[in-house]
Amino acid sequence: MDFFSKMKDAEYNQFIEDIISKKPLTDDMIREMLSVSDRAGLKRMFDAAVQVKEHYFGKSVYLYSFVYFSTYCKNQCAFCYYNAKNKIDRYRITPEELRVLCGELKDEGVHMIDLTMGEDPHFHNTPENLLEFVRIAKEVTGLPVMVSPGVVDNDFIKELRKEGADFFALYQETYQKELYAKLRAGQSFEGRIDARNNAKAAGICIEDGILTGFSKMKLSNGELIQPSVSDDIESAIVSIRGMQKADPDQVRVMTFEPQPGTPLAETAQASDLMELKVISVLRFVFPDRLIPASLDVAGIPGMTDRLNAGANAVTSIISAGSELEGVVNFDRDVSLNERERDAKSVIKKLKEMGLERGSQESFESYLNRNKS
Ligand code: SAM
Ligand code: MD0
Ligand code: SF4
Repeated sequence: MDFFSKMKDAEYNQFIEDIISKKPLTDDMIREMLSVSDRAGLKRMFDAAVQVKEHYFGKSVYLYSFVYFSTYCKNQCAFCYYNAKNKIDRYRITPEELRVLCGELKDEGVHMIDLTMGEDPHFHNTPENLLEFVRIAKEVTGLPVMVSPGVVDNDFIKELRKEGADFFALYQETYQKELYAKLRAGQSFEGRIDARNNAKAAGICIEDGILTGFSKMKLSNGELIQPSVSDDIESAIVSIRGMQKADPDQVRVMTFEPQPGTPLAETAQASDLMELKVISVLRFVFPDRLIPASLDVAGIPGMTDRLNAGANAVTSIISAGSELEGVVNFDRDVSLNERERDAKSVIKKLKEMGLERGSQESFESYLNRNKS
């Protein structure tokens, strides 16, 4: 509970030094950190994470533009709004629409374009359709491109690499197999890990991620997903260890947000506190890696908390007025011209926080260093 508050100043400074020199944490240490609940202890934990981040990245923050280009999906993830069974309006943009959009994005100040989709058969069954999107995004913006296509086979991954895809995002959500089976019902646990490893082997940077905030969540059949907060902590430990195996270039955690129309719709929303603590622990376990603050979970106010807990990238940036969606859309009920999740608003806030937009050059050299 008092992992940080009980430390003398010298011990606290030594802890930070140890982390910077990549001394590993034990499971017990992580468990204690995730149990911290006193104000002073939390402040010390977040401050330590910021010091570690600044050692490796200074005040630089990287910005990713989010292009959710198809919301069609064949899967039925229990947590996701775009799950195939949900009766919602869906869209798939055309190559021409992507071209126009990328033309608008290229001078906004983002470092990378994240092309994300549901597992839409239009792209899954015809890889060329996705390759064309990567080609357009790279050609029009001249920026690195992340793809978030879901699970694709190794040949497809090699094609993505040839086309110049820089980053492959695929979140395991959890490394607890039983929990995975409830969340990503009917989807292979190993197959998801393999796809990520294949991307790494092909020389593409990879991102992994986990969800938190499932304690007391009920499935529609009444089954409890994780009965208590301590389950959430144990789950995070297993998942952090799972993510370490593939040496990811970027790691994330997001708070589960109940979505209308899904099996987990009727459950109470967890606070963001566990996510913030996991962000700090991720910074301690992956000191020199990119860790995003997603605007999708809690917008710009939430971004501030996440950067102050150790994150150093801002994701899910969407141009002002754009009709595209996020994956959770904390601002789903807000009119398009009122949602403040554009690059300009982000950069303004960074300045107020004493942070800055990192240079494109430093971002690309990080990517090149990490591509095998
Ligand atoms: N369809 C692809 C896939 O699933 O890999 C690409 C989309 S992926 C980027 C969507 C991610 O958003 C999920 O992996 C999950 O981590 C996150 N997500 C989806 N629904 C969520 C929710 N209700 N609350 C929090 N995170 C969510
Ligand atoms: C985000 N909504 O960054 C996006 C998404 C996909 N690579 C990223 C989860 O929050
Ligand atoms: Fe489809 Fe991805 Fe949502 Fe799962 S998380 S339902 S695969 S869009």
